[in-house]
Amino acid sequence: MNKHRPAGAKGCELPPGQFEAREFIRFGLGRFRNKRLAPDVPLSIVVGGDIRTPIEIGNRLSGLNRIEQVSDFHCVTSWSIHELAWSGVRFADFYRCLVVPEAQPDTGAELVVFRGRDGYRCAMLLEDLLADDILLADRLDGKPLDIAHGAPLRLVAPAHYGYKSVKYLCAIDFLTDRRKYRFPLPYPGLMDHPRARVAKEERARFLPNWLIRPFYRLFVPKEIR
Ligand SMILES: Nc1nc2c(c(=O)[nH]1)N[C@H]1C(S)=C(S)[C@@H](COP(=O)(O)O)O[C@H]1N2
Ligand SMILES: [Mo]
Repeated sequence: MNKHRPAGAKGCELPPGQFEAREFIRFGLGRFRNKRLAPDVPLSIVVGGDIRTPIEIGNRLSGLNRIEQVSDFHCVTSWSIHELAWSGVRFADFYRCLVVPEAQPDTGAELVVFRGRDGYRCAMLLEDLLADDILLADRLDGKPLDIAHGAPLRLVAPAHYGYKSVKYLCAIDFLTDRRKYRFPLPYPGLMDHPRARVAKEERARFLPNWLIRPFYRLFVPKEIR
């Protein structure tokens, strides 16, 4: 097994506008955060979008190189957690070893939409997803992911705000036309920055951070403040 710690993941320093939360709670937008989901569904991810052959991937992920990674997690509403111990496979390996040869995405299919069983979805740029610290994770703290944190499989994108790390993955679409993707209703697309890099404080589109920070802070649950 490969112990991996991404550069800049460690430390007590927090990115701009973040504070350290007391614990790692289940979190999400109102419409999704308390959806009841079956806890023990088998892993199944449908790869679709602008590709030649739709494929379904289940336990074949276990054929890829397993990674253990300790990384920090930053929610856009301003809470952070240091040093979560994830385990899973790199998105880049999933893409290069399974998606490219089998699904054969169109050239230019560079927007990747992740869908969760709870109906949530969020997109990232393929270019960002190929970074070493982006995982499809099935374990946290040495145990299989529980239903709070995204069982059976979630994305972990530590350098991007938490809303990009889609839980309960059931489908991944590769798109050439960005207009075919929309952040889930009723939430405005403004809330979804295309890159959402924490270090650059890309919390949302167009809106200035002096406005967003205090507004988002209202949504931080009392128990973690
Ligand atoms: N499927 C799904 N994924 C999701 C969410 C959600 O509500 N549903 N919330 C996002 C948000 S805003 C954050 S901060 C993280 C929270 O992860 P956690 O619930 O494991 O703390 O999950 C992200 N991924
Ligand atoms: Mo979040």
